Amino acid sequence: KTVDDWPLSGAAASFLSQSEFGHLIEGEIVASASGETMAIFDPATGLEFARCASGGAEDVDRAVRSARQAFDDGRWRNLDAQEKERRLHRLSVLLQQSRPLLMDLDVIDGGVVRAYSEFIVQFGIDTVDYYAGWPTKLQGRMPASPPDVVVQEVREPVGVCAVISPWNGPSAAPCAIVPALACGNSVVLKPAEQTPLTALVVAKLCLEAGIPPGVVNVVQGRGEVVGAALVEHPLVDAISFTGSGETGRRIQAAAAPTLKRLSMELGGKSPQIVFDDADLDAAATAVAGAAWGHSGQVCTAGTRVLIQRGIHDELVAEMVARSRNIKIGSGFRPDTQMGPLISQEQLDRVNRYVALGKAQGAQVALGGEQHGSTGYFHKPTIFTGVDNRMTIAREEIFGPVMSVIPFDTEEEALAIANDTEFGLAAGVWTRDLSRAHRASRAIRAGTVWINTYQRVNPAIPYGGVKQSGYGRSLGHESLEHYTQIKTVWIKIA
Ligand code: TXE
Repeated sequence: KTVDDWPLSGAAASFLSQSEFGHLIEGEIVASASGETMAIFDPATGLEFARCASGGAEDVDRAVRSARQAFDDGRWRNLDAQEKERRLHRLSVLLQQSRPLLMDLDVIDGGVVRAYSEFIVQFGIDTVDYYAGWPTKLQGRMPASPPDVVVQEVREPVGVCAVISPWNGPSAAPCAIVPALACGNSVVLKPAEQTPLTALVVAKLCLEAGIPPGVVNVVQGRGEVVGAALVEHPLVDAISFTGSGETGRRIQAAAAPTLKRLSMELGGKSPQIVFDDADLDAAATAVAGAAWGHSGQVCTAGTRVLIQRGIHDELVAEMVARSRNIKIGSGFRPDTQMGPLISQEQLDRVNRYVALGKAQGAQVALGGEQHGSTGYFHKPTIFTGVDNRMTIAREEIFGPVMSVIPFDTEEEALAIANDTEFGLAAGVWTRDLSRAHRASRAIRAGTVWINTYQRVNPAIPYGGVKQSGYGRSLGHESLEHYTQIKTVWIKIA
């Protein structure tokens, strides 16, 4: 198979007819100052299909200065709020028109299957729609003040915001800049090096929608070079990061000297607790789905499945039966249910964890090995007999690997659920209303889903606690990250 076999849409074929992709700075596509490039791979075949600029500190500096200038001269910030909304709504329409292109790009560098791509493209559009309505609704306050003064609390944008994205939702990730834009900020977006293309599409659509040049910039390249330079740059005011805890910790330390405001959306090891009074049919479908979605490369993947002993064997058998015939392959095949992992590195990582699980005594009820020898595929894998102290129950694997842990009592289940350094999400399956409330109170996580899982909505805050991060990336909450309060005192007597 070669890239020539791809059934590309016309828009994608034309987009990919360029063999080299650049940065986007001050409204122009530019190469790296050093001329350096990096390969972009198709994860379903391992083939390099294009090259992309690989930036350095000089490129970051240009992009940040462009964003700074755009912010300081007010070309976007000072635009009438209603006009900002009009242009953001236009962006949403342009994204809808670019759906075939975005969906193809999701497959070719992200390894995304069609159903997931439908979801993330739509989620990106919904996010733009939601935040497009905010510019006219941002408000300050007038607090009670002494009689001789008027005090205003004015809500202002923070300035230049860096957005550092992961690779696991290529067409949705660039839309994370929209809350920053809705608040009047300028942005420098650094996409993950594995999936650099959709950021260029979205940034170009921003220009087409009337968001002035310099307000949205994209710098491509390696995290430890481009990401690090952004984090250290004194003219960047805020960073919103989505990725691994390890990189998050590095960013927090590197941002300390310039005291940037940070929002961190990191990994998880989310528990799914299934009680014996649950709707087992619904639980079996959703629990398996939450482990296999995007081959497990989702931060809220429900990877620790806690099952009450009385229903343990039945539920495991049901999940094995439903998962055994999952169709693995390229996202271009319409019947594919599970695509590849993002890279050889990620496949090696999953293989390493699976070997560790076996070595530490967990039993393989399904899968347990990679799939085929072309591309980066791994079979859906269910481990049973897992103890929460095993490495596969403690560390984020980011692959299609589920660890099943039996429990007897509610108290024990909640203790196991909380016995983790992460706190991104949790699922609870029960028909007992009181138990559902007790569980949602007891679990330390940013989101608790009861009798459902992985529902997201741009209007509803999303993020983690503990080592899954801080700050919220959706809903009105994310406006807190992208605005700050200025207090103005006016003497009137
Ligand atoms: O993540 P990184 P990687 C987890 C998941 C996965 C693991 C490793 O467990 O297996 O992380 O993936 C940029 N300064 N998640 O290596 O390094 C990098 O270029 C500034 C969970 O891809 O965190 C990319 O744009 N930036 C997660 C982004 O950070 C740096 C999604 C994420 O890369 C940098 C992805 C640096 N020093 C991975 N180093 C989730 N929460 O959904 C790298 N980057």
